Amino acid sequence: MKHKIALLADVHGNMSALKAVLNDCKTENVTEYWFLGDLIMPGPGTNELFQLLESVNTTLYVKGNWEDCFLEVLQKDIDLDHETDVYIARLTQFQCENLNEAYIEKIKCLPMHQVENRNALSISISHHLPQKNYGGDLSPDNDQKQFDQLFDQSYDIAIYAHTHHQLLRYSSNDQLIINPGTVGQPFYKWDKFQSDRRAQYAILEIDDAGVADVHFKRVFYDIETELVHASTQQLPYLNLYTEMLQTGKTSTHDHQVLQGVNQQFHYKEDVIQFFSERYWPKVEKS
Ligand SMILES: [Mn+2]
Repeated sequence: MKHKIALLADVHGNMSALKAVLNDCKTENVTEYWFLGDLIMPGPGTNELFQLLESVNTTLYVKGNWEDCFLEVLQKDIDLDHETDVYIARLTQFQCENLNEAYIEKIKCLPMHQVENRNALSISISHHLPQKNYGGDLSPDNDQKQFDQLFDQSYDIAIYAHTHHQLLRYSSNDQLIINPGTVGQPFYKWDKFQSDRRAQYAILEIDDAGVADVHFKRVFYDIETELVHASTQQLPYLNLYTEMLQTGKTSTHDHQVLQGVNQQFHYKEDVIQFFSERYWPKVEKS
C-alpha cells in the first residue's frame, strides 16, 4: 500500500502559512497529515489553526515545547521577573481569551512521542527528542551521537522538528532521520537564506518497497495578509511578530527588547490580573 504523509510542524500561530501549506498538500494528493508540535504562539492564530488541522486527515499531533510553555503559564510554573516569561504569559493570555475550552483540554492531553507503523516500517515521531521536547540537542550542526539518541529503540525512521531547519540524515546504524522544517517561522544564520520567507514542510512517501520519496517543499504565502490578521486580532507584541515574519529575527530570548515592550504596554500587570482571576486560584487550591 502507498502512503503519502505530509509532515507539518512549528506553525507558531501563523494561519496564513498553514493555509497555504494545506492547499499545496491537496495538489500533492497527500493521504494523511502528521503534526509535530508548536501550533500556537507567538502569531495570532487560535481556534482556526486547530480547525484547519481538523479539516484534513490529521492522524497524529505530538506536543511541542510551546504547547508546554502554554500549560506552564496555566499552572503558574513561571517567573514573571524574567522578561521572556512575561512574553510567553501575555501570549498565553491572548490564547486563553480566544481559544475554545475544548482546544485547551486537547493541548493538556497531547502525547510527546508517538510510534507509527506504515507497511513494514516503524516510525518514531517527536517534536525534538522522544522524551525531551525542548533544547538544542538536535541542532543541525551537532555531533552524530546526539542524533543517535532518537533511536533508543529500534525504529527504522525518526521524524523530529523544533530546529526550524529541513534536514535528512542517518543514524550511525543507517536509520533515517527527517526534519520537515517550519511552516510559520523560518530563520537562518546564513544571510542569503534568511530572505526566503516561504513556509516549509515535507512529504514522506512510503510504498511496499520502503521509502519511495522524501520531498522537502517551500510554499509562498502572503505575509501582508497575515500581518493584517494579526493587527485586527490585536495581537500583543505585534511589532516583534512583524519583524519576525519579514526578516526571520526572533526576540524570544532578547531580554532588552522584551523589557521595552513589556514596560510600554504593562504586560506583566495584565498577566497577573488575568490569570489571578481565572486560572491561578485553581492551581493554588490543588
Ligand atoms: Mn519547538
